[in-house]
Amino acid sequence: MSTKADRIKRMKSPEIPAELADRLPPGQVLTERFPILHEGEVPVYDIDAWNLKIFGEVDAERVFTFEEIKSLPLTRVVCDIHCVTRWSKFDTVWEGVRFRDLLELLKVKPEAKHVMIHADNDYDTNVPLDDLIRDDVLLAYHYNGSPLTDKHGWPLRLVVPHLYFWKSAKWIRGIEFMKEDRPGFWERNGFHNYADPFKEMRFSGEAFDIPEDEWVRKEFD
Ligand SMILES: Nc1nc2c(c(=O)[nH]1)N[C@H]1C(S)=C(S)[C@@H](COP(=O)(O)O)O[C@H]1N2
Ligand SMILES: [Mo]
Repeated sequence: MSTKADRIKRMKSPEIPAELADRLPPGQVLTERFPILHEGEVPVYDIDAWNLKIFGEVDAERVFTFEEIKSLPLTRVVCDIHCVTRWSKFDTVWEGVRFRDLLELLKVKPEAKHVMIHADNDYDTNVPLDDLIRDDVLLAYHYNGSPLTDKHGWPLRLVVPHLYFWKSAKWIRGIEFMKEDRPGFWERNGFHNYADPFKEMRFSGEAFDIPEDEWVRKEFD
């Protein structure tokens, strides 16, 4: 028998050791799965035509090909990730280019304080620039030592471990530097502008009724 209540009970991990419990934000459930969550279709790319555009508050716009991205220094990050639909996954392994390393190649104007990450299909999300220059923020193209799978964001996704995972846009195509903040897709639709999982910054207004086991029914690998 598998009622909804049973499933929720199984998902809870009451006997996780204390040092791991500290890493689990409030209201989250630990999973070994890697759920697949996004709006719209998985984009299909001709990698030779793919590019990443840098624009906004920069002295000169830049366009990077995937080859150019891959020629930049590679950084490996092991981090925990936390989705607002209540799953967390520990010790995920990513490789790619540190956002900060890319920044060094750009002439970003001092007035730029906020960043809009533009992604396919019709997805965007805003992150303060200060949050993107941390050691563990990556433009990732490898997960667990292999190229990202299509569904997890191939060829390039953002990974911002310290914010809810909707900020970690898959299929990124543009990085826009901005003077003023502006909300992205989920931020315009009732989710929190900043999204710190340890402070449970899930919503901007009233809480939405997201079933606790919603993610369990989604695709995963
Ligand atoms: N382009 C794009 N990126 C996206 C999304 C999306 O709908 N489109 N969904 C976000 C959400 S809500 C989550 S939880 C994560 C899920 O990443 P995963 O499918 O690799 O687990 O991707 C984020 N990045
Ligand atoms: Mo999410």
